[in-house]
Amino acid sequence: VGQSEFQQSFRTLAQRRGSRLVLALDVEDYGRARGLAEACGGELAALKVHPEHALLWGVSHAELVKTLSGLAGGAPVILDAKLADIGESNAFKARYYFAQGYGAIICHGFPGEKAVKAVVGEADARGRGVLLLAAMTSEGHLFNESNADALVAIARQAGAAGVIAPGNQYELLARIRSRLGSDALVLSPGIGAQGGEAAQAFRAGADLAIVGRAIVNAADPKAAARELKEALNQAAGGR
Ligand code: NUP
Repeated sequence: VGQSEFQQSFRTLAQRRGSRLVLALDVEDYGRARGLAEACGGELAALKVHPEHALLWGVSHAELVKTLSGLAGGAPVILDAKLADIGESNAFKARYYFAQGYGAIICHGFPGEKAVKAVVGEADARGRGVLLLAAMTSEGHLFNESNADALVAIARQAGAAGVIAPGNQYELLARIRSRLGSDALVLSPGIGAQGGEAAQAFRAGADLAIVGRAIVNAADPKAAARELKEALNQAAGGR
């Protein structure tokens, strides 16, 4: 029940913000990250950071979430933790990160259903979300149709709010979406710098796009974010 409530509230929030764009704040300088959150915030559904950003930027996780979300007009911050541990360890990491204010956490499914359920349990207790990596965008990855199917089954059985699926591999993305059903959230990185196209990724079943370099390295990040936001809204059509 917890994760379906998160699905609903995340969709409603994205709708209210008028955006299907998640900005990956992949910059090494905290001042730059803050500038990007502030400039692009109005164009975004959410922000995404890695756990290492707190170390790199020299701020606590709690401070990072509060500051960046505040600058971006209250956008939730998704943590790209890629948790891949046994249930007990996954649970303590998730508990810690959720307590810092992260709205959702990304985890791997290959440690198995029980390990994912441990993260979902922590998320459900706090109204937060879990997104499972069904496949990756990286060149030469070891995901294929058969293990992506197994990972989608784990996402469903563990009750995750949704998955991360590659926005640069349309057939695999479409397969993941069809096996996952329409309620679950599908967030797709890989658009822009990794060769994916928004229209094709959304046709294949993405709900939201996770984009870093195409925005953060643009001469005018705010304009790039706005253009992309509009392209994504158009690609999503009435969905
Ligand atoms: O399969 C994945 N591919 C991927 O690029 C899973 C991810 N979480 N990501 C992340 O999305 C990656 O770590 C980066 O933060 C972002 C994509 O950035 P860019 O290629 O748009 O710059």
